[in-house]
Amino acid sequence: MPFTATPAPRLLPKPPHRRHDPPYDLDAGQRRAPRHERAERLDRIEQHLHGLGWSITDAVPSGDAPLAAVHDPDLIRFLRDGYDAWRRAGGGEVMIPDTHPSPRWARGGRRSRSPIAELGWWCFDTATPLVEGSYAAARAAVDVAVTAADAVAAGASLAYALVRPPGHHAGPDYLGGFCLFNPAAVAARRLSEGGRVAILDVDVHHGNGTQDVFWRDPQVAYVSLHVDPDHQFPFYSGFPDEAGEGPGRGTTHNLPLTPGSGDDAYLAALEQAAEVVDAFDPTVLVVSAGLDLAADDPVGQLDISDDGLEAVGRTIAALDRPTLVVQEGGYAVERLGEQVARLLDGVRTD
Ligand code: OKP
Ligand code: ZN
Repeated sequence: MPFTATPAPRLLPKPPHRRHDPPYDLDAGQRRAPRHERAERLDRIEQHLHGLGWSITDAVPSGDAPLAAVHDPDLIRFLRDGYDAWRRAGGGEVMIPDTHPSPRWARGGRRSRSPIAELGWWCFDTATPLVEGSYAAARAAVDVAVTAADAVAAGASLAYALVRPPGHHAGPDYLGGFCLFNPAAVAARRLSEGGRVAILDVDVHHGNGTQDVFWRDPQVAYVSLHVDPDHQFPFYSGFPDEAGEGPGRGTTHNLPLTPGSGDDAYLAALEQAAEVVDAFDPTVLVVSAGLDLAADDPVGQLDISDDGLEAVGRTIAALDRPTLVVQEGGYAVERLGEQVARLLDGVRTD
């Protein structure tokens, strides 16, 4: 393998996450452009952490098995092939569903051969468009999460998976809420081969997808703080009476908060969540880190200050478990790097 000591000019490949950057979505029926969940988010975080001297490593391809341990093979196949089928059928650049089968229809389990109808089967909202590179981007995010999970499994006390699109709204057999695959869930399922895993989800939204993945799994606890779903997406999930089922009964914990909670109320609830995590006694902690809990976020409603973010990090550190932090939401794009850094500063103990 030839190499030179001085960097030679080279063409950098487009980072895979940039291949999923739809020009618009539909938010409450209105066209939103640019989207909240856009490529600039990740680039800004990376630049900021790079400037602070964080060492950044590339992901290793994770193969099919970790993904298949979380998501239905038909969903994986749809995300791989569905967009191309849509284009071949004459569809345009941006694929957004317009027909969802109602669970109240007779013969509700019937699939369709029409590509747009198929998207309505798998995707539960209108804010998660697919474009040509969406599958490649979602797949790359899973590779990043698995690479970071393996670093923790190999003995690292802290790893951070810088991913987009986010994942916690994507379930075993559905996508939506800006999420295609669920990198944090893939990482947690993989880490659970080595013992119990607790997922602490601090994104302002309830992670319905992650909850559903581990609904019946006694090895993985899901603990979420989020705005009361009566007031916030995903609206139909995240209430305190959702606790898991079968062998997973009692390992799901939802702690909804009032909009506008602020630091004091939030940190008190986080203390409760931390006690639940500690009582589960996990071998590893996975944090679904949505920075949309921050005060400047255009979507979130929890109003947590920058000092509050660092305090959240310190509470996580006090749990004293090997920790994998996975990026979820966070849409104050110009502030996102700083917000992530404050959270991670609280988590790191070295
Ligand atoms: C993703 B993550 C409200 C529409 C909300 C989707 C929000 C997805 C958030 N009118 N659209 O949890 O940060
Ligand atoms: Zn969110």
